[in-house]
Amino acid sequence: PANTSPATLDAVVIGAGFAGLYALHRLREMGLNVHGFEAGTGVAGTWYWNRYPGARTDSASDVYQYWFSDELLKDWNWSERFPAQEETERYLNFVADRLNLRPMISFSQRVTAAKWDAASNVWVVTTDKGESVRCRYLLSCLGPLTEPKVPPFKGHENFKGQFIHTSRWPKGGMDLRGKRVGVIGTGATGVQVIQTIASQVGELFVFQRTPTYAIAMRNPKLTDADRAATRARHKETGEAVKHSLAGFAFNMQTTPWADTTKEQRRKIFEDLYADGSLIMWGGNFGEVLVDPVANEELSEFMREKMRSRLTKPGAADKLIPKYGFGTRRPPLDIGYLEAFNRENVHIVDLLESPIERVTETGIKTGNAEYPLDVIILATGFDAATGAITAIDIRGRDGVAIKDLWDRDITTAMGLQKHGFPNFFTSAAPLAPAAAFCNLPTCLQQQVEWITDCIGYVEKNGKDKVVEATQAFEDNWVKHHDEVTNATLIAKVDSWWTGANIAGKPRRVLSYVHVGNYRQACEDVARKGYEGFEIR
Ligand code: NA7
Repeated sequence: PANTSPATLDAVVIGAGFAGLYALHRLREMGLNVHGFEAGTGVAGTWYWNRYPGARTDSASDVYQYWFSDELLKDWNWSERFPAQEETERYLNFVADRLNLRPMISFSQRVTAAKWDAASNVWVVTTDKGESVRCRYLLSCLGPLTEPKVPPFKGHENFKGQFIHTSRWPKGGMDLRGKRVGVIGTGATGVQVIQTIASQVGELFVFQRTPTYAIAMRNPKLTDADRAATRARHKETGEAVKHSLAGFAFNMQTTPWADTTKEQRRKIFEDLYADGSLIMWGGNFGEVLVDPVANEELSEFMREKMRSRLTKPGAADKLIPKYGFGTRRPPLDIGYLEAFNRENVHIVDLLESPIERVTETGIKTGNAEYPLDVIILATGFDAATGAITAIDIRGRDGVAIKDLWDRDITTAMGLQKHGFPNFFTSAAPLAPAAAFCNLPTCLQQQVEWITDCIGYVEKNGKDKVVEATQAFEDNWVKHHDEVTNATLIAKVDSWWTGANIAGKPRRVLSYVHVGNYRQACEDVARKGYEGFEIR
């Protein structure tokens, strides 16, 4: 019956976003008895939770979708190149309805624990509603940016106004008109909030620690002709994303940096910049991600672009980053920098004087006090691991995944963890889906690999149990470190390296190169899931 979860299942899927919906669909198609749990009241994952003002994807809509169904493709019309939260949420609801996935999902139920019962080869999954189900396969479809990071600012519980993390924005919205608003954080989320509310609020105080690069987004409304052209290119686009650096329909420059002159490169930078998309990052020269000299040339180009948009005296000194472009996630923006030219927008430089505490009436830094009605935390997430470790997941011998990851963050291709049989992860560390990917591309690839693997185990396993070997995992970690530590990203603090969370072991969380990763996954599968022990 609808919305009740049976006592014993073939599989449980945690999360009903891009990955979870597809996993439910695939496993049901395979004839398995599968059920989903979702903490929210509706589907859409990231696009359910992140309804703060200005939330939208930095991935173009022609690659921000499912690839497996011509029907879905035919019947959905994106209105913009970069759709807003509301539209993407609507798209995922459309998919859930078309595929009739809703009856398979228990909403408003947060999975709190999962324990491997080795005697019967099942996972025992419990939720915050006290429900307990047994299943043979457990899939984490929790997304990489799910567990909010709320810094422990002293005194915040005494604040008399509203104090809210961007990923917990109320469904009905919030009236910010005329208010004194503080935004802490200037990552991709902060950029979108700030540029959107600047003209609505009374006074806006932006509490900035690290400045961010901003690429001016080009976001035209789409016409029927645009959509027809996208559909005509669909197969080709689908192939391109598979072999790309970062899951987009573009790839890095093929001409080596050294074979170009500075003038030629400048022309290429201008062309990439004019596209107004992440092609500036993922379609640039590969050298800029590994060579500091190449990176500095591109960084200077970007700084110049930013400088030309800032008119308020002193703003450029504070807002233009010194670190290398692309070593932290460069957001796309729509008038972010111009917002700082407004009279009512003030930049508070936390590098000069950090936040001391939150008072009853606002924020106190080392050298000033800012009275506020609303404090918005755009402070990010405990990425890739946080949502998984928030669940008490215990594998063989009662070992908790949190205890392992508190010491060292390792996985087998981000798909499994040794010691956790029949537990599969998407968007986990050491795969591109942890960060360096247009997420729908990577999540679908991972869900396809996982469900194919389950199909293989169902056919070939005696006990139908699969677990990555320690040796395979160790090899992958070594390879991952070799590839990612060669990049400039590894040297910079950001959520990409886990540096945003106190005490989190440092490692580049995401594998670099979607195409190479896919190839490696396919090789493993072709060799009968080599490196994965099937019992
Ligand atoms: P990010 O990119 O992690 O940005 C968080 C921002 O919050 C960043 O500017 C941080 O400064 C700032 N921050 C975090 N903690 C503090 C404290 N304690 N004090 C002051 N400032 C702080 O998260 P987003 O949500 O913007 O973006 C996440 C991803 O979502 C994004 O990369 C896209 O892939 C989509 P810091 O850099 O730590 O100095």
